[in-house]
Amino acid sequence: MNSTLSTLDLPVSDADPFSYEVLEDPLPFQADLRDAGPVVFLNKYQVYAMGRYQEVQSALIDWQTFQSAAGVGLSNFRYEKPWRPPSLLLEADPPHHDAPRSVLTKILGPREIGRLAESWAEDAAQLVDELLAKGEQFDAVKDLAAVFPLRVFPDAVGIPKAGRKDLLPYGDHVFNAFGPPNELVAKGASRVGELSASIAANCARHVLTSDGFGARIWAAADKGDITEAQAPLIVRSLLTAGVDTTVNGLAAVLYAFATNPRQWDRLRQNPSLARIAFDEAVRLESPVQTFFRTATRDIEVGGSLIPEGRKILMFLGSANRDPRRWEQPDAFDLDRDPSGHVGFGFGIHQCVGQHIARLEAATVLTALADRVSSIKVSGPTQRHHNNTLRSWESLPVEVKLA
Ligand code: OVM
Repeated sequence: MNSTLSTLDLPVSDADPFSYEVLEDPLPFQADLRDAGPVVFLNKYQVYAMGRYQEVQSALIDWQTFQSAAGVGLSNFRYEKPWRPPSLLLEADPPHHDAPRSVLTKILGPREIGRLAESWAEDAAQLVDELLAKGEQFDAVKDLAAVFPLRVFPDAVGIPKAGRKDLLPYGDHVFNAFGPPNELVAKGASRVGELSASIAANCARHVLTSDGFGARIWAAADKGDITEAQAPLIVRSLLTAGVDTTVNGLAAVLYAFATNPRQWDRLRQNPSLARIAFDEAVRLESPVQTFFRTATRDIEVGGSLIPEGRKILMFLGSANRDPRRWEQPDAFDLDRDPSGHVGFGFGIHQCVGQHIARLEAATVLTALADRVSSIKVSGPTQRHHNNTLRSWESLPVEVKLA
């Protein structure tokens, strides 16, 4: 490494990626970030940032240099006490990360969850029928994307009915809390104690059904693969990471189709495109926009020095639209191979629930494509601002029955 490298080589930006304007439409900021250089210093938060695909992807693979255990939010756990006990998956590195990860990888594997496909397809058909019975206009977020995951996922984990209403508000706060302590975090503060207690109550062995993901996590503790102290925190990861993400992933693919009628025709002709469509929408919308890493040593990236101990903000959404990597990056195109996108992350922390997310999405898209010949946006759309998630408040659509 060139020891004469200094921060003089480092482009600096005064922009605030967590401001109202950027959360409303992050694309112009992301284009500026990518064009400014492979690594940019964000003055407002005194952190480093990566917005290009190549550097983001390489850093995500290099967990030895870019650690997660100091937190994947702005807060640096080396100096600040985490606001909740850290996740054993998201906020851990090897070796501590590995046992919890391998337990969840098995429980959430594509073959393991295959047994859910049939009943989820029935649930999706029923939900879409209910919706269409009420008329040809509905809210694709409030009536569909935000409803379906809550119908199927809590049952798959095995939690009681009572705790479900807290899942989305808790997730919304957790994803805000990865960002700076701005007004989005402040607005969640009054409920955080109550919501955390509710989530924790749903992680206890005795409240979980005997046949769900939760019970399997506890069974792994009985086997000795993880400890009994780890089991409830691993259930907590499912409840934290499994709902808001899929709601916004579903919203992303529904919005993509509602604004790309030709692609909807293609899906109807070939429903097996549903999975490609979902990954393409995750690439385009990147429901999880950003996560931080922390440098474990001085590291040179693209001619800039990132000093040991410093936070780096990884712009997954920006990497997923980097024209250096993607042809026509802003197009929703079912002919493209979206694999390699970093919307689920990359490397050892890559989304362990991605097969569930794909199954949920394919199930909803199949039910809708069976019944609806067209879908279009029918009124003003509204974003929901979150420090980490690219999210929707409202997405009015009009459909034509097939
Ligand atoms: C966790 C967790 C929380 C939020 C997101 C996430 C996207 C994981 O508690 O493990 O992954």
